[in-house]
Amino acid sequence: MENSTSTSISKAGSEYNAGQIKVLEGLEAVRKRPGMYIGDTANRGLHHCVYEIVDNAVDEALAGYCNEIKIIIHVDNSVTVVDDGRGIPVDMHPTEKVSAAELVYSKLHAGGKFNEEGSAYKVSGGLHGVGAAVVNALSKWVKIEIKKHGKLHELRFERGKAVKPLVEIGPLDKPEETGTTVTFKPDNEIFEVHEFNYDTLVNRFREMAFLNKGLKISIKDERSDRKDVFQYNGGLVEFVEYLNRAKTAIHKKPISITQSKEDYEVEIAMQWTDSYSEVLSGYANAICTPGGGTHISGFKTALTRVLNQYAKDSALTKNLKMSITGDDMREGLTAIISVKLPELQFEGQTKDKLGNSEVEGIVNSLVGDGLKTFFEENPDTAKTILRKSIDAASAREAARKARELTRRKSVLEVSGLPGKMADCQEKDPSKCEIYIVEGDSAGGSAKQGRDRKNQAVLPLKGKILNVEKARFDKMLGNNEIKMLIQAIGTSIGKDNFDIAKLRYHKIVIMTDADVDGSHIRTLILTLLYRQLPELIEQGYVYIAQPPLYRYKRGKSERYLKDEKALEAFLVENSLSDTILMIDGKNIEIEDSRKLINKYRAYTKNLQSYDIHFDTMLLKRIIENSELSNEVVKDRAKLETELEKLQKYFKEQEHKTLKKYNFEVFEDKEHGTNQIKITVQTTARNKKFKLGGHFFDSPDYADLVNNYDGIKNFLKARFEITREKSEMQTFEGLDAFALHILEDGKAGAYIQRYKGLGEMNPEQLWETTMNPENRTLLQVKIEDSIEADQVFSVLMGDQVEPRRQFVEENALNVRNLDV
Ligand code: 1YM
Repeated sequence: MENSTSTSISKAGSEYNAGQIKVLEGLEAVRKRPGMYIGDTANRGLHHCVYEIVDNAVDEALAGYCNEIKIIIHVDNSVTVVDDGRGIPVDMHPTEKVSAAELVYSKLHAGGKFNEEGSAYKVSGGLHGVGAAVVNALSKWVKIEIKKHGKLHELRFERGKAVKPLVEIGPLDKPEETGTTVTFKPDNEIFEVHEFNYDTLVNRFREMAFLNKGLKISIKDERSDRKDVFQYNGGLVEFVEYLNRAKTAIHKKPISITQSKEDYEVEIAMQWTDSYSEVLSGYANAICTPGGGTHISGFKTALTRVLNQYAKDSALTKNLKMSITGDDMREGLTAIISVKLPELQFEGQTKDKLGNSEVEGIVNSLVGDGLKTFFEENPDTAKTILRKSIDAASAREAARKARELTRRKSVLEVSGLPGKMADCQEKDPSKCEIYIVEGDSAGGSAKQGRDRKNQAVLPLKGKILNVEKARFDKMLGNNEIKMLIQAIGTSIGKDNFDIAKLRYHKIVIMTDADVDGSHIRTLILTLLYRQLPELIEQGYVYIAQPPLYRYKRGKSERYLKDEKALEAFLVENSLSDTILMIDGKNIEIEDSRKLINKYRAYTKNLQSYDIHFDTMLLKRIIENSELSNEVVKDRAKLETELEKLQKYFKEQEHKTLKKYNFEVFEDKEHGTNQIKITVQTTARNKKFKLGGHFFDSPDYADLVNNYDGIKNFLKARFEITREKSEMQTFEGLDAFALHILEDGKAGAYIQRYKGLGEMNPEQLWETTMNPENRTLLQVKIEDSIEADQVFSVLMGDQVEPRRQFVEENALNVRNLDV
């Protein structure tokens, strides 16, 4: 019964009118406590903003009015979301006297969803209709363009306040067109992270396209030239095939079950592979439910019931001594369970668990019937699946015996701990830490350097077994893994794992900052994630952060965690006890420090554009060009400016070894132009587009501000006098700043650590193990499907998906293996 529906985007519902919107709260609350509304103000929250806006467009698609959604990331990290739905309503609210669109973006709880009962407004996203207002509150600016009633309307906000109420811009070229375009720029004052990660967004939109069969979602990154289009007519079946692409499926097509009952829709796709892990992902109204809930438990119950019944009637289980558990049946299974329902209820601390109790029975009976029919109609596949479950049960039994054996053996041993390990004296696990160290030599230093009272050290030799490719019994035969499990104390496996026996509440992985180190770290994390996930979930696993630099001059010694810290220290160092004059005027040390900081901020800020843009070009544009949004709109002026740039870079070519090429493209839709730029170096070509609105963006303004703060000093004369030495003179801020950084290094020995082995026991203690100085990174699993993908693709045995993964993540890898 390879079931599938033709489309899941169905027409629905009543037309909206502005009176239905209810107004509750202002946006100040959101700016004061952003975390309450979007979780955090780091990476996750930043990306969440995009999802909120896209969710509104997806809702419009679910309602049957929108076919395509486009997302564009601009060079200044603002984002545009375009849909071809009905357009947000533009009529006036009867009592609030502002447009409906303004209300949607400025009042919490102003979503159509809060209409009277009977509304067909579905919710795809997390904030239940208040998303747009929250994003607006947390944005530096928002621009909304609505095509409706044959006209283009526009509305602008800055930090949540409407600076330009809804106005009609003019008639549309194609009056029948409708749709909404929202461009927003997350507020730098609120978010700690400002750069959108293309891959994060892509993963989410791919998932959304899978979950909304037929919906076309395209994404474009103007900071590079990357783009992707997602549209899956196969929906969840294609989703499962995608998730299993690095694995080997044991039956051909995923099993698909789709059914609706009253207001409830259930859609499931599943496929077994020869791997040992289980991937079960639930969605309720397209919202991910990592905490599981009633849809997941209904699914599990049905699967166990049907497969057990099938096993009982099958000849395959005749000589089987043990029973097959639900876990055995789900070994190697990848399944997506998506339900759509009218009234969502979430449970659990993080509200990520579906609570609607009626869903359990509905899913249970639908899956039960669907699977039974499937097994009857596909006996070969049914047998293959049953055989896999029997294998899993046998392996579990074998592992249990192996464990029993080791347990008996370990009782005979004096301590039951690995011989190479150095334990701590303290017995209270909440005070104890274990350092898992790469190699015997670093292990030796760690043993000598540690605090014996509460720090244990376990050196591991070389690379541990890759558990992604090995089953339980083989894994238990591996010496390094055995040691690790013995040391941790909890034992392993569903029947034996006991978190109460955990001997250390901090398990710290300490490996070198190189490729091997990161591989070993990944192997250890694979083991922990696959076999002892509770340790990660409960926050017991950490990664040590050895410093990257050591500064030593005479008797003074400093460890600095990264380049930024090193630089700040060098400037501080060089400026102390000096007298400084700029163009003959005395200047306070504090002011000179600020000036250098501004200069470094400017150069670093410029530099940060080099990944997606080009620093040299940006610098030239800021310092020597007339480019602006207005100029970009005017083709003749734009071409003159670009010719000047072209000429300049042509002259510089022998120095820069880069070829720049500028082309102008007409952007008819927005009545402006775009600059297409190619930068050619010997190593690679970079291409990007620059639109006029970049020059109006606050990020560009930031750069210009930075530049304004230093430009009067760029050609100034700096005279610096140090104790017991002659005055030195520098022409220009560049030379002065360079001197200060160099002078900060004078007479010092700056060491860049490559491996732990380069540190002696005292250094290792001081920098990495001493709780007073060290920084530990806590390991967290944010998204379990994503984690499964990373481990199965990276550590599995299919070559092509891995090659692709490494290629797509080349930039990130660069950051990992410094
Ligand atoms: C790029 C973001 O927000 N599209 C969008 C939003 C709405 C509608 C259409 C819409 C909904 C309804 C009626 C309705 C919203 N409207 C509201 C509210 N894209 C994007 N497209 N007409 C148009 O739900 O009845 C909130 S969102 F509240 F005004 F109805």
